[in-house]
Amino acid sequence: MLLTHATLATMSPASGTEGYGLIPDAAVVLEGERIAWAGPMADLPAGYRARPAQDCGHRLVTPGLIDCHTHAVFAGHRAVEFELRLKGASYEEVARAGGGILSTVTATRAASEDALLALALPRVDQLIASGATTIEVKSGYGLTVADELKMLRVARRIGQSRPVTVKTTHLAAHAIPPEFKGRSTAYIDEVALPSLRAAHAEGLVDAVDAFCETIAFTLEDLAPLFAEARALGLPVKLHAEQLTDQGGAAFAARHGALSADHLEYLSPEGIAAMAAAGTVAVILPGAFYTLRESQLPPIAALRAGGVPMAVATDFNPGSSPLASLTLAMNMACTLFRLTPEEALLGTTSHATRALGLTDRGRIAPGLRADLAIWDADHPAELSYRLGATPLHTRIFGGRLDA
Ligand code: DI6
Ligand code: FE
Repeated sequence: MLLTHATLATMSPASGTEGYGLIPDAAVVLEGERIAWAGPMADLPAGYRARPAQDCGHRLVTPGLIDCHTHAVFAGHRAVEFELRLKGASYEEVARAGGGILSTVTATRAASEDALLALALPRVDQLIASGATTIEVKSGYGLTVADELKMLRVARRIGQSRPVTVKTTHLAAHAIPPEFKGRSTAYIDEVALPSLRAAHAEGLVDAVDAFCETIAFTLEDLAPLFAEARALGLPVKLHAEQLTDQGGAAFAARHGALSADHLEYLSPEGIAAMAAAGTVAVILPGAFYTLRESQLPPIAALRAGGVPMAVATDFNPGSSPLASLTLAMNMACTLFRLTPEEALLGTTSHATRALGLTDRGRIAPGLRADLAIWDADHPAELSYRLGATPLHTRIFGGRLDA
């Protein structure tokens, strides 16, 4: 396939002048699942010129977007909890009273694999409609060995049912279920570790995540889990410093984590550790917005420290019922003061790093041909629009998805 007359945001600064890597009148050659060539129309090699062309009409073409943090598999919803919070209850109070994550656990345990898949696909379709071509999906609402495996099987089946690439993350250490109340060590030993080993043996896990928080797990609880992940050759990531500073980001960085996510309460020590380890900061403005958080993540310090920032939806029924990556980008700009360029890097090349991928997220020869074609003429438009997604066409692995 040959795309002509594209306004190309390669996100590969080497081929352009800024972070967007903009090429105003560009062509892209796709061969099989890969990008064979990208550059100015005038430089298109003669050998490619005879191919049947798809004229982009100067529309913006970007890498397909990457949502590197979602909890898109779950049953039920938490609209009532939303209402309770608006009447004054805090997220922690709702969680401590047995609501919150645990109410989603009850609903998810009761649902079959087929039922969970049927619930997840429309959510994934909304993410695809906002430009996503790769999404990460976590477990973490099962909290038994069987139910964590069930969630991860559903996540894998999403990737077989839709053209998106799905990266799966084991998150059994998301909450302590009622039957283990006050016994977090026993939960790690009896559920988190065995479910990780079983899921890994079934080929269901691409990474291991956990929730480090006063209402969830301590670093002491998580040390054996991260050690096991690394023994299995799996990368780790961590929900860190979302509600309080637990030193989670520095702990994750010491374990070579791909990312530390949320980070509203991140300390200067955490930033330094992440910078040294190359750990990506995944910022999740949907959760900040939904919980009406007032503590901002330290964006300027992350920027100054050279920590790459990714932006994701955190799509989940409690703290972030947000199914649009472009709206997440808008929130990252308006609430956190990212530039639109940083927001787009955050859903393309930096998001790939948060998933440990090297074959996508930019437009360059050899990379996977996941592209988004937009009814837009400047990449800042993707962050600027509120609630409308100007997606025109998407290309998954070199195939046009009409
Ligand atoms: N932090 C979050 O924002 C999600 N998980 C987590 O550890 C929320 C999950 C939920 O409330 O259902
Ligand atoms: Fe999350």
